[in-house]
This record gives sequence, structure tokens and C-alpha cells, in this order.
Amino acid sequence: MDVKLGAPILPVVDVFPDFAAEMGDFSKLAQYWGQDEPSVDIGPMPWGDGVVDIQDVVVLLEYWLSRY
Ligand SMILES: [Ca+2]
Repeated sequence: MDVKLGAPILPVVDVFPDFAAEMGDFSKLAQYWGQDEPSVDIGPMPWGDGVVDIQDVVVLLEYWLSRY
């Protein structure tokens, strides 16, 4: 079945639920560094790669910096 989604697929960069990508998100990402925690495995886009590493930091920072 070929299903077309109307919404763009975006990573959930607000991994610490306060509605903004910021220091809390970075702390949570660091907490799970090297693990396979799916809530912070956001890079490479769009679904991550099964490990929390520098690629997830890159995705978080892209959104972080895009706010300003
Ligand atoms: Ca990852």
C-alpha cells in the first residue's frame, strides 16, 4: 500500500519536553551518549541510526541555532 503523508517528517529535537531545543535537550542527549535511547536518537535525519552520538548533537544544534 502506497501511503502519502501530508506532513513533513521532522525529527523530535525537543527531547526534553519543554517545547524548545535547548540545554535540557543537550543534557538528556549526553545522558544517553553511546546508547540506543530512541527518544534522543534524532540523527541522522529523519529517524536516527540506533545510537546516540555526534550526529544527534548536529541535528539538535541545527534546530537550536535556527531559533535565533
Ligand atoms: Ca543517532
